[in-house]
Amino acid sequence: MANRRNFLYLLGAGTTGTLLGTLPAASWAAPTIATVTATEMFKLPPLTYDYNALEPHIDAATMEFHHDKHHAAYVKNLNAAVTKYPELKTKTVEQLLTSLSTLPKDIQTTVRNNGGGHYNHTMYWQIMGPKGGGKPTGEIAAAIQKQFGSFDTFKTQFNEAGTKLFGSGWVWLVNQQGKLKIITTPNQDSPISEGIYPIMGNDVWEHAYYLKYQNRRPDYLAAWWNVINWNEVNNRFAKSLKA
Ligand code: MN3
Repeated sequence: MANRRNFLYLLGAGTTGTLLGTLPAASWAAPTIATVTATEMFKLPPLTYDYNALEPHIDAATMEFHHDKHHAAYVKNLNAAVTKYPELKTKTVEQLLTSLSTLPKDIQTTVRNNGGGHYNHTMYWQIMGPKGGGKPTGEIAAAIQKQFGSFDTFKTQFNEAGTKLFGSGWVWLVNQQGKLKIITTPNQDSPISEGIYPIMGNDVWEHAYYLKYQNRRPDYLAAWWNVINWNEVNNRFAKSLKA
């Protein structure tokens, strides 16, 4: 339900910050957006479903802020960084993230944070969808069964890792040299920068769940499985086997 309580503002990092009171929606802390003066290399991919398509598990207001403000800011900041270096204009975000140490020193951190933000969120929107959820299908179902014993065990371990991650970051199912593993990364660090292919990942930054779940990150982690697009997870699993 959209009301002023949904715009309670949390000051401080971590899952146990101090609740200070209500502020108007305009104070919602979106990342700073840099000014882009040249042609934009990277574009915000449109959502392929409505903001309210993942209700009741992820609310429309969260989807709108998350996609239109947060993801958009990562794209704008990434464009502002690479526009200074014409030689980078032909690179994909994957190429940038897998060669961070070779980039000009003054943009390495910006590309790591904002390129990571762009890549991670692009995946996030795609592995979710309306009429999602249920048990895994296809090849990934068998691979999860083989590695973790059961889907329920995998889900429990994934949610535990996401709950324990201090501060902002991501929890991932990755393919690391042919083996499925659950890992976490801080901030917007992407596993692909470490040569590890992310099959699926959940965003545990507070902006991903705070409007609906406030401090209850475990409730968000549990609800998220109801919106998983297993077809897309299978597509990514197939890509991970070729990567
Ligand atoms: Mn996010």
